[in-house]
Amino acid sequence: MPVMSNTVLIVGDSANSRKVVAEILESTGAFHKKLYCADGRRALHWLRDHAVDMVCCNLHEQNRDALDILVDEMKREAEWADLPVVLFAQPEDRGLLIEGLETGASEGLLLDAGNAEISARIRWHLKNRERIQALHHAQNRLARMALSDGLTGLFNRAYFDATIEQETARSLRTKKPLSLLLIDLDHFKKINDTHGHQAGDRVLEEVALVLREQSRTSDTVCRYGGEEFAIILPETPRSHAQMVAERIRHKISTLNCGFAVTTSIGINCAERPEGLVPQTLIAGADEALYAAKRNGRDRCET
Ligand code: GH3
Ligand code: MG
Ligand code: MG
Ligand code: MG
Repeated sequence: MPVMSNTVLIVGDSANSRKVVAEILESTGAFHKKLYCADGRRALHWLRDHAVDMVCCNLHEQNRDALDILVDEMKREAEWADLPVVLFAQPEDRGLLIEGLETGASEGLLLDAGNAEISARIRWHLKNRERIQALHHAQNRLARMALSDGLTGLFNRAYFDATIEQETARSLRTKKPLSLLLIDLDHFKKINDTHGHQAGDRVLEEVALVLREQSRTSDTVCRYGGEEFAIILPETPRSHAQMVAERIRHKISTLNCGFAVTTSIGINCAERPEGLVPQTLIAGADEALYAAKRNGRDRCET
């Protein structure tokens, strides 16, 4: 279950107007933490830096511009679209509440509505937020699952395909080099045959760890196929890609699996990416990989 911070941001243009709202919210017992600010502009700043579950604004004619900022601007930002905004006003400013609701506020409450009603409504919005957060959480988990490999936790082939397209386009735009490593375990069939498929799986997991450790956060490490891996290295010249590949080859050859494991690595780099398409980058790395196999395995080729 995603955590709620149980924090409310109270917006009011005077200490008293904030206090009135704070006291009402106190009676709901719904919040652990209250933050305060004077206007919509400052509220947006607070929201950028703090986890907040609800915004409560005490409105009147003199600070009605808070409406435009809080409701209008906030709702345009995807990350705040689900954040409940509750407006409070004196009975004579009821029109502002209606205006606010029309603009996209979640709730409009008269300050004299009574604690029982206010509390019930506030709690409803918090529950609703919790439900929406849980949905987002589940959705993100599914999206991650669809793009990752079940055994190693690395990105899968589908993610590789999308990322290589994206990085190729970026490299064309920025004119920065783009490197690709294709990594294939040597005689892996024999490892399976000799030590069993489960031992083979453990090797794949160990190799995945090495690849993760040896790459940067800007690199994309994928399980390309059964015992093949790929690393996309943006803004990386050939010499650096060669260094990374050699480090990986060496680390894998010194893994302690109870038996020897080696890899062959094909390196390709688009140093000047004019006219680059993913297919040529991949084909080049594939050719280099075959050369590494041909030339005796446990080696890197460019
Ligand atoms: P080479 O050095 O030429 O690459 O030889 P190789 O034996 O590694 O190549 P080959 O493509 O003939 O065999 C790959 C083997 O990898 C065959 C397949 O059973 C095994 N393999 C593929 N996916 C998995 C997996 O998820 N787990 C395990 N344990 N083995 C796998
Ligand atoms: Mg093969
Ligand atoms: Mg192999
Ligand atoms: Mg293979």
